[in-house]
Amino acid sequence: MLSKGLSEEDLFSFLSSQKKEDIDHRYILSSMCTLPHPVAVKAHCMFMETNLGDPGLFPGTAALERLLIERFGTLLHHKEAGGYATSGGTESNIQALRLAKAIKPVTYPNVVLPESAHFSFKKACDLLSLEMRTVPTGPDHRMLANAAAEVIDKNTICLVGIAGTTEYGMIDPIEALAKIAYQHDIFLHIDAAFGGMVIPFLEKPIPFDFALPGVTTIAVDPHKMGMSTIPAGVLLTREPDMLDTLNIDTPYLTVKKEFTLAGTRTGAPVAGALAVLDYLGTDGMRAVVTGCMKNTQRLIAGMATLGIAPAATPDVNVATFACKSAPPPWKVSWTRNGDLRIVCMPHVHRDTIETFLKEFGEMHA
Ligand code: 0PR
Repeated sequence: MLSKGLSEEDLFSFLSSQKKEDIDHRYILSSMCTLPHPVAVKAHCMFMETNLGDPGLFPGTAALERLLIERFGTLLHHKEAGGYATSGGTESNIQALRLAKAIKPVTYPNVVLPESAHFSFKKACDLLSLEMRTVPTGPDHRMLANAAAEVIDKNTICLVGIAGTTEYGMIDPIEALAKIAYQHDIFLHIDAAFGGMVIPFLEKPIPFDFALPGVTTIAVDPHKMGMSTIPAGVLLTREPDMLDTLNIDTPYLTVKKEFTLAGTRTGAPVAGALAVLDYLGTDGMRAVVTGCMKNTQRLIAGMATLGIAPAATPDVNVATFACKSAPPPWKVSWTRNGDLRIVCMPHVHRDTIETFLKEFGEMHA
């Protein structure tokens, strides 16, 4: 630490010089996060000091968390769903596997998931000492449900399906997975960290949620397509009290038990996430998703006229291309297979896509 503190002016001039080094969102085409909605920022600032880790001190904020879970439960066809606000998809996935492991105690537990699963599952399996049984995806980048059925055995504690994959924006055959899970009485976790705020608002929604009887838990991230402030994730459970299986004693807090992973938990992004849902409503969210999907289609069509083929026909707003380079200063990303990947988030406007296409065309002319 500095022995003598800085003046406020010097301090903030230092902070703003650091912030200037960050990439302007205008050029960020690689991110699954976006600029937070203004109502999320306003709500976040109102709840900065709140701590959901000791909810008895913040009953108003705790009620917002319950409301957020109820909103998501209703959106995902199960109003009575249990759950809580996490820090994002990684924590939700870790907690889902922790829950599955607690419910089915076997000596050598394994988890069956697609090769397209987000790397957070590697962290979860490492932390929880779970064997990861990776199932291939087909040419359409969707998990092969039959191959999943083949590797499931008596030690399988959880089957995982992805609704909106990180790299190719695909939805796994969740209906088929739900049938397998239901028949074998296996815990089915759906990672809809990205797709959970997209799929319900598509022109033709694809079944992926609690409407399918085999689905046990779902992860959705308001800090991705929900335009909340970071960190905002949600883990939902079909059984309202399912998470109580993870309870540990917290004798000196205002609540005597806790199932969360984090102890101290900010209520600010919870208020932010709820603010966006209630401000936009389903009509507003549908408009946002429709815009992002149109931009994705425009990008794919524009690249095709430049002779660049799409690497997949995505279900959600992630476009990938068989192509090895992109012009600076655009920040794109690359999949494990080496495909160019662009996520058409709400901050990626139509004119941004047109400018990118023009500069891409000039570079590849
Ligand atoms: N599940 C899926 C399907 C995801 O896509 C992600 C993250 C997670 C889980 C984990 O979520 P958290 O990162 O919130 O814990 N997907 C993005 C990715 O890894 C996250 C991201 C966002 C990365 C913005 C970069 C970035 O600039 O690509």
